Amino acid sequence: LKIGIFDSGIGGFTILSALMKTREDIEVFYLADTKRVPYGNKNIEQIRFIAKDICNWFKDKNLDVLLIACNTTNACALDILENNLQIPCFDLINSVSEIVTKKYIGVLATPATIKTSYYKKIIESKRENVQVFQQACPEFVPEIEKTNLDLNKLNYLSDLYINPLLKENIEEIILGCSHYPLIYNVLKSKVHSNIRIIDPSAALVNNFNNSFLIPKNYSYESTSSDNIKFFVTQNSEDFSKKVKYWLEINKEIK
Ligand code: DGN
Repeated sequence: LKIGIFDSGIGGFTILSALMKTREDIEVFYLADTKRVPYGNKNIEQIRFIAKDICNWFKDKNLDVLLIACNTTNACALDILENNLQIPCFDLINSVSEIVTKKYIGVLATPATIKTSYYKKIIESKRENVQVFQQACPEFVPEIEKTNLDLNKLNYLSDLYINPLLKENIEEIILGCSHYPLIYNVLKSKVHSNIRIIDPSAALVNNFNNSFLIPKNYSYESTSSDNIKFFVTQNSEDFSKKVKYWLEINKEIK
């Protein structure tokens, strides 16, 4: 199966890792739009333009499936991705909205995602008696994209963004930007253990695996890094360092 994954940068690594652990019958084209990262502070028209561009980039790759590893594009331009590529697209927001269980739910995401209220609309339309509280986190992605993480800054920002949600007595927090699970431990340390922090990538990969079934009686190990190709729109040396740091994969980047 040929699978496309894209994000503005390293956020899609959280989806890629979850995918690689579950099957090995795949070939992945991972596109990081490093030239235009971060997406989250752009306006909706800019993000919709970028989505068209991403579709054009993938056109000659003969993909079977697209995994939308970027919530910001998911929230602002899902229709563009689905209509342009004409292949099955699996997205984070619809996938995770099926697995939330509590009444008071918090969402951390980029300003662009929060502005659409897509998470809030989808979750509140699927279940009764549920209330979604949203918090935009404009500074997270630029910090997480740094080659040397500044833990003090990440701790400070985590308090800043999570405290308003804690005041609402939320019971679950959705990490509504694919970069955030990369700092899961920092975020987890800010909340009581009975608050569930949800990384949507598992729900997305599950949905994909349920639609593209792994043949029965076949025991899969995990995907070899030979089957993953990384592409960037600028500065590949920096990106290969990040691939090595986060995924422990040594690769030349095209
Ligand atoms: N990782 C992306 C997301 O899930 O929204 C976008 C990050 C960004 O570019 N701000």
